[in-house]
Amino acid sequence: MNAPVRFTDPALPRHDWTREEIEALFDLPFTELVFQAASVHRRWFDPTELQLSQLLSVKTGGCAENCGYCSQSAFFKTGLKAEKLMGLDEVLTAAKAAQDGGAQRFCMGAAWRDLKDRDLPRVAEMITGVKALGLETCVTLGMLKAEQAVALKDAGLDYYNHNLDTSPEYYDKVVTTRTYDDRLDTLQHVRDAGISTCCGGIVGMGESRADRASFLHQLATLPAHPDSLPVNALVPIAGTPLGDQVKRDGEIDPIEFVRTVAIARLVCPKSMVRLSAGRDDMSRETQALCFLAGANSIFIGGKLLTTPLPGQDEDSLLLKDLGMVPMGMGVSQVST
Ligand code: SAM
Ligand code: DTB
Ligand code: SF4
Repeated sequence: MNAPVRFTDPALPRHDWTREEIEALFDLPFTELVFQAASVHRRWFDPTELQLSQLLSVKTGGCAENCGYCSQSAFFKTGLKAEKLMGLDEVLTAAKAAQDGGAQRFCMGAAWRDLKDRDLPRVAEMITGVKALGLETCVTLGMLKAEQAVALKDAGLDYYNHNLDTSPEYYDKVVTTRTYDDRLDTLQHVRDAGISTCCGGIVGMGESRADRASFLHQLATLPAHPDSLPVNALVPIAGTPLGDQVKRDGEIDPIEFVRTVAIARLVCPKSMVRLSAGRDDMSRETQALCFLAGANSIFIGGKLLTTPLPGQDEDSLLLKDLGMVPMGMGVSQVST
């Protein structure tokens, strides 16, 4: 018997995606895939608009996890100096500068395996202070307990970033000090507290296309699609297992990266798909293809947590040349 034909609107969010369907999207001709993704993108968003976020590492290095890509893991000799949790004034000064530079959301990252109760009041103060400036707030602090998520929400937290990073099948090639289920549990606590989720992963860690499909399948079948979905291209860090492996075996093909962005847009049609780490090494043309394929958010400000980004002048010129504007300032109409 033939497979049943679906007559549902392809722009409507679905939670019943199968891995096979997602693998079949990867097999589409590139132009067909990008056309489908661009069509879905403009059903929910103005395709000339980009959401602009800026990161600050408020606690750098010395992390107790062994994520094989990360400059901040205490397991690897990457030359990064570990630092203490930043003070409130320094954070607020950086947030104000980010806002003046055009950032709409300020994301504070800490190289922690999990949030310790003793650090919660200081992080809560940072969130409340950044929110008071009129910025959206986001933090990424490792694993959370349910009651900690509630406390962060009470402090004014809008988004919590916690990435699945890759497929469940490839996960133990990336990190062994925590499980996939640990990640899913924290995401559940974040949703239960009423905080929006920021959840994505990394492409180009030596994973297969089947892994990329399986990773996107995980995101597409979460109880709620991520509100923000960062797609990072691995920034190879010397001294980390995955950074060294990629330097030996070569980086991911930009066309395959764009395909991954396009499929993220198709399977999570209402998420902000963020072109995240690795943008500094991407050509303007690859970035433009990502925006065509449905990416509608970037990090700005010259630096991610420990690695570089394009500077403000370079990004302003890119947006000008592409005729793109910060989110909320577009002129075209969404067609729904
Ligand atoms: N410690 C917290 C955690 O792991 O959830 C927060 C910080 S961590 C640096 C945030 C995310 O950045 C990781 O989940 C990973 O997806 C991404 N990331 C870290 N290092 C990267 C690299 N070298 N290249 C690309 N993405 C990276
Ligand atoms: C995400 O997915 N990418 C951002 C944010 N969430 C926290 C972090 C990227 C970090 C890249 C490596 C670095 O700068 O250390
Ligand atoms: Fe620690 Fe996060 Fe880096 Fe993993 S990705 S080593 S948890 S800072």
